[in-house]
Amino acid sequence: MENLEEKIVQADSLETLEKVRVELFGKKGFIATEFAKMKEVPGPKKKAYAEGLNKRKASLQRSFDARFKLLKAQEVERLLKREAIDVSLYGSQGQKGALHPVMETMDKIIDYFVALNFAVEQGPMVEDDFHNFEALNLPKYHPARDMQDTFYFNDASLLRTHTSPVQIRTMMERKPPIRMIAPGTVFRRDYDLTHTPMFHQVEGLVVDAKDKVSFANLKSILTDFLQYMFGEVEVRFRPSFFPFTEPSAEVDISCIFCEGEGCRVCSHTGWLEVLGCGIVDPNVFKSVGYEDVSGYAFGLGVERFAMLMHKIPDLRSLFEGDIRLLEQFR
Ligand code: 2NL
Repeated sequence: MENLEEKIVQADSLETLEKVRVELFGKKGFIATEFAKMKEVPGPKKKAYAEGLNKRKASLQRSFDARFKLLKAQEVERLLKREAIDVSLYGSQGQKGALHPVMETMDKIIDYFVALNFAVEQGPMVEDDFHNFEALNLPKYHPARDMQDTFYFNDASLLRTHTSPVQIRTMMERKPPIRMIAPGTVFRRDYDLTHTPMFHQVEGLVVDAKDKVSFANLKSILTDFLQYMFGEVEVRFRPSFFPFTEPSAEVDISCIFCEGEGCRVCSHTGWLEVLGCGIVDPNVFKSVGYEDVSGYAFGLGVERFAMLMHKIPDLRSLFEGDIRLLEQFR
């Protein structure tokens, strides 16, 4: 009998103590077995026997509880020690995100025009023939439609090939004067060093009374804009053609890599083409129902700007999702 107390005190873990508990208090344990012997105890002695046994049980329970409390406390202590965190240690350096160079460039472009009171407008990427082509003086079967290879869903809908449909929608929803830019994602079937099927444009449009808009205004604002983007560069306007502007011009800056000396990037011309622009063709105004107004417009490819500003040799690398690219633009 005495070694029962001993067993409790000698249990050195909660697992061993649990075994002892079953041995003592379980269904077939010591206490239960002793109570079962009651029927063999002669009548007059039953009471004393039961009292003795109950005392014994209570005493064992006290010993057990004390041991359990101690072992449990030791267990908690052990766990706390094992799981302890030294809050004074340095953490590992978390990976920081960075703005994608295309978005960074886009933001810089937008900032310039917002400061000059241009509204920033948006429109759907899935467009229809009218807003993407027809209204821009590009009737069906016009050879200029070949200039941009279009992703068609069906005869009625397509992925916009430029952000010009946003200007068309804005003109149709509002009255002149209009002073807006349309930054956004556009799509063309093109894929090489300098073209990706998805890219970004910022187009600008100013429409006002005929005496308030001139090619001189356009020249002045674009020259200032390009010097804001690229620093002290020379800017030149070359006659060109777009179906939606007349007259039209392409805009070059002096090569930022060789300062006009001639290098591989500028194909030894000393100039880099960065913009297209012009005076809005009257046919465009006709299709949106505008009369007695004049306007200028321009368009640029954001990737090309980002490419030149960051000297990125292959445009496709911008969209491969390789984190090592972004790490270079922290
Ligand atoms: C380029 C040329 C250009 C426009 C875009 C435009 C829009 C309307 C009316 C007239 Cl609604 N023009 N946009 C005009 C000239 C050039 O972009 O080379 N973009 C990358």
